[in-house]
Amino acid sequence: MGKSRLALCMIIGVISICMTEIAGTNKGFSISMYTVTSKSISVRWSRVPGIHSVKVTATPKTVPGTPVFVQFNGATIIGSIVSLNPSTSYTVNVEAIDSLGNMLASSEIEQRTAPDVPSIDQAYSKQSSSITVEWTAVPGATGYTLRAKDGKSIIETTVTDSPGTIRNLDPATQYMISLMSVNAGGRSQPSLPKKAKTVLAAPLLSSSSPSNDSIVMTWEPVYMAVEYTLSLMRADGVGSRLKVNTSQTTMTFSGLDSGIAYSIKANAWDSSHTQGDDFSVTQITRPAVLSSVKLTMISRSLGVDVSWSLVEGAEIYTVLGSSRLNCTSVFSSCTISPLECGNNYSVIVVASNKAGPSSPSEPANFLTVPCAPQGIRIEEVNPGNLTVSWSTVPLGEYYIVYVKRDDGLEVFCNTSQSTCDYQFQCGFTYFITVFAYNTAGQSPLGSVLNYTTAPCCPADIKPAFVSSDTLEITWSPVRGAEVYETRAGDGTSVIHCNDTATVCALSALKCNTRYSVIVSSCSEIRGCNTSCVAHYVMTAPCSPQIKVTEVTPFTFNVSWSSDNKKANYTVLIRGGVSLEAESRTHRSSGNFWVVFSNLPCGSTFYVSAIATSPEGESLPSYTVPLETAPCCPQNLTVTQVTQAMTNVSWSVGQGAQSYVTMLESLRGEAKCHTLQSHCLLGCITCGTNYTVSLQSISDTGLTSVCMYQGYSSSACCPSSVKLYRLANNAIRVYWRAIGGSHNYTADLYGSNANYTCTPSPGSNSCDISEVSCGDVYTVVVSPMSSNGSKVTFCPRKVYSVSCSGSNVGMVIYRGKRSVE
Ligand SMILES: *[C@@H]1O[C@H](CO)[C@@H](O)[C@H](O)[C@H]1NC(C)=O
Ligand SMILES: *[C@@H]1O[C@H](CO)[C@@H](O)[C@H](O)[C@H]1NC(C)=O
Ligand SMILES: *[C@@H]1O[C@H](CO)[C@@H](O)[C@H](O)[C@H]1NC(C)=O
Ligand SMILES: *[C@@H]1O[C@H](CO)[C@@H](O)[C@H](O)[C@H]1NC(C)=O
Ligand SMILES: *[C@@H]1O[C@H](CO)[C@@H](O)[C@H](O)[C@H]1NC(C)=O
Ligand SMILES: *[C@@H]1O[C@H](CO)[C@@H](O)[C@H](O)[C@H]1NC(C)=O
Ligand SMILES: *[C@@H]1O[C@H](CO)[C@@H](O)[C@H](O)[C@H]1NC(C)=O
Ligand SMILES: *[C@@H]1O[C@H](CO)[C@@H](O)[C@H](O)[C@H]1NC(C)=O
Ligand SMILES: *[C@@H]1O[C@H](CO)[C@@H](O)[C@H](O)[C@H]1NC(C)=O
Ligand SMILES: *[C@@H]1O[C@H](CO)[C@@H](O)[C@H](O)[C@H]1NC(C)=O
Ligand SMILES: *[C@@H]1O[C@H](CO)[C@@H](O)[C@H](O)[C@H]1NC(C)=O
Ligand SMILES: CC(=O)N[C@H]1CO[C@H](CO)[C@@H](O)[C@@H]1O
Repeated sequence: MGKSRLALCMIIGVISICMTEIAGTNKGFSISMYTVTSKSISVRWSRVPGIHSVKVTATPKTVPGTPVFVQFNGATIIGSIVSLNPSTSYTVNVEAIDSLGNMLASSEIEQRTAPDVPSIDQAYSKQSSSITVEWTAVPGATGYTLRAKDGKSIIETTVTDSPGTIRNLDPATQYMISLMSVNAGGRSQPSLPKKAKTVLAAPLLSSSSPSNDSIVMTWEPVYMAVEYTLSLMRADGVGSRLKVNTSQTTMTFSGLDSGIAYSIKANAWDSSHTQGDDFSVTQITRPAVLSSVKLTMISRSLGVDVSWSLVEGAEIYTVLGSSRLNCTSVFSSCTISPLECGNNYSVIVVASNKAGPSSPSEPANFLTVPCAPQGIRIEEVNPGNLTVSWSTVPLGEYYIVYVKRDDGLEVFCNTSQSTCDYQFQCGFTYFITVFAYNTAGQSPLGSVLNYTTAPCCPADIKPAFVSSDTLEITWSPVRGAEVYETRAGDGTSVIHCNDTATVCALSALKCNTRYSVIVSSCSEIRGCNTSCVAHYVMTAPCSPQIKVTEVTPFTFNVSWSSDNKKANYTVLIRGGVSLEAESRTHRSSGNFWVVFSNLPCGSTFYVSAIATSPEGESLPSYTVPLETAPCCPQNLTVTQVTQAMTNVSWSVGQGAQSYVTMLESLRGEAKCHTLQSHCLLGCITCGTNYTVSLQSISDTGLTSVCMYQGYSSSACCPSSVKLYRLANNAIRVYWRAIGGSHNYTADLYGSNANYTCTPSPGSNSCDISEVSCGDVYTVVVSPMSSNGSKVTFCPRKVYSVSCSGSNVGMVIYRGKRSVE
């Protein structure tokens, strides 16, 4: 209570104020320390009502001495007491006095004076941010405040002893340095200032190693620097230090060892040859180029092992391959994968450290196997001749095409081209693979192409005619065929037949035509084999068209037209039902007619022809009827019925329907037309030679004229036959002869007796003796024919011969009697 209190002691900015506030004895009057120096103390007080003046007294506490006082007027609130001893404790009493000189209030505090003002011996800069100050110690000082001042700022720092260093200064700057001593009471006045300049700042080095044997240093220009010194040395101490001066702000050290850490120290010099701060960096050079890079194939999927020999100063090794393949390692190998086919990989290895990567190693090449060829195509150039083609692949040196047949046979073709020719056999399925090769080996398996060749052409084709217009073709089954297609063409039309069977019947073929028959085999995949050869088949000749012409009634010419000159023709002539025996066959080769002679009369034949060639037989031609003239009756008999009438009869003539019989003579002719086989002919003249003919006429009008033996009509009957009675019962027969000279016979037929007389030749009467009378006699005088027969039809006359006694009385003509 009522005691002084040390409140706070603080350092603000560059001025340090220690204030002690001491409570006054009177309420409301307070005093506090304002400033202290080595020779003065300033206090501050509060106003009190009625104050007129203030008396401040300082009394040394420890050392006896005279108090010092100073009086101030009442308006003043701060007052100083000077001429005190340094570093001495004083009791400072402040009394407020009114106008009457009465003390209104008082208060006192204790205060020590600051030590004595020190003086700077020297101030110098060793580092760019500090200045070191040296001085002689001042008694009673517990510390010293160093103050550096340039145009802009003041920096203070408190140290306990000399030398002291002021830090945080700007480099290469002129400072006014002053020094104050400090004790618990406060600090002294600043010493006499001394100029000091900070040294240059260190160049802030940036280092890099652009190559395996160089280091490049760069730095910003240092303020006030005129020159720089850099020194370089291996960090491991090997070798010597290299020192260089430059006024530039960059420096390149070359010819260095690779992968080695170097420490570089630099400082700047100002114009007065004062060395600036040092700055050190350590920089490693880039690693050396890697040599002896070796590539070892592990496998295509696992990749390639890349190995190298280690180099100094490398931290990591990076393998860079083409196609963005890479790997890194801190050891002497690593593996790059996955590898692609068909690549010529180029691999470089780079060693890196903090400076950066080394130059790449000599590229090492690594060839992978080619990729599997793609786009395999098969083209059928000629039937059976196939060309396999594919697209070449990069880095493929040559290709091997394996062609495996489905029965296991395998062939291959080795080429550097992109095509291969093969002779494929029909009806097989081939599996084709193409591999590409290079020095790294064989490409992986690509696509397997399969190709099924067209089915084989049927062999053993046997065409055979089953009839003249139907061809049956058989063949043996072949490999690969699913369906057989048979085509028969004659140039204008084509007949098709598709079947799975190995037989085909082509019907309704044209006669005498050359057909090309192609039997091709078909499969679903390849269609029909177009290379099957044609077989030529000639059809049988066409059936001939025949024509029959009559040469003679019993000789006929059978001709025909034909378009096949090489054929043999068989002409068949066949009789009617009853004439089987008359069938005849003629063969003809080359000729287009045959002659049938001596055919029987009165017959109808049927003629047909067949053409025969090695290809076969034609259909028979249409049948043409052939009719011979009717036969002449074999026998013909002419019988005189009366003197003027003959009965002509004849045997039946084969084939005749009607007959015309004709007897002709110079004197005329007699004729009859009849269906019968006889007729009566009148108007016959006796004693005439007739020719006898007969026409045998068939119902179709064919006529045979038949000649017969001539016929002589009988001698003429005499006329005027008369009987005369002669003596002696004799009777004379008298007649008149007509034509020629004949022998006659006279016959008398009576109921009792018959008489005949024959006159002497040339005579025209004869006598009959001893004729019995009383009878009626029929008298006939008949000429005798040369063969001795007598004409029977001469007229008969009846005479009655009466008796006269026993003698012939009278002869009386009684009339004629017709012939029975
Ligand atoms: C570099 O310069 C400094 C100061 O100017 C001098 O002391 C030193 O000998 C020089 N060194 C070389 C190698 O020139
Ligand atoms: C350093 O690199 C250069 C190319 O940049 C090269 O020619 C030389 O061989 C390398 N030196 C060493 C030791 O690797
Ligand atoms: C290195 O390989 C990785 C994949 O393995 C790839 O992503 C990267 O881009 C590659 N780097 C270079 C530089 O090729
Ligand atoms: C791979 O590339 C290297 C460098 O380009 C070359 O020398 C080599 O002949 C190439 N190999 C093949 C197989 O092309
Ligand atoms: C297939 O082609 C080859 C070459 O082109 C040729 O020599 C051969 O005669 C041909 N064979 C056939 C059946 O066409
Ligand atoms: C042949 O190839 C085709 C496709 O190209 C495929 O559908 C068929 O199954 C293959 N045949 C055989 C026997 O491999
Ligand atoms: C027979 O088959 C072939 C192919 O299979 C076809 O082109 C042709 O039209 C067929 N012919 C007939 C008459 O069906
Ligand atoms: C035709 O007949 C002749 C003689 O008989 C014979 O030599 C020839 O082979 C026959 N020709 C035909 C095509 O039958
Ligand atoms: C024809 O006359 C001969 C003898 O004169 C006889 O043998 C034959 O039977 C007669 N023929 C007919 C058909 O009358
Ligand atoms: C008639 O009869 C005599 C004797 O018989 C004979 O010699 C003579 O030739 C006959 N005359 C005729 C014409 O027949
Ligand atoms: C006379 O002739 C006829 C006929 O020839 C005969 O019938 C008759 O008996 C004959 N008379 C006598 C008496 O012979
Ligand atoms: C009248 C006539 O000519 N008569 C003859 C008939 O034929 C015979 C025999 O040939 C002759 O002798 C006839 O003279």
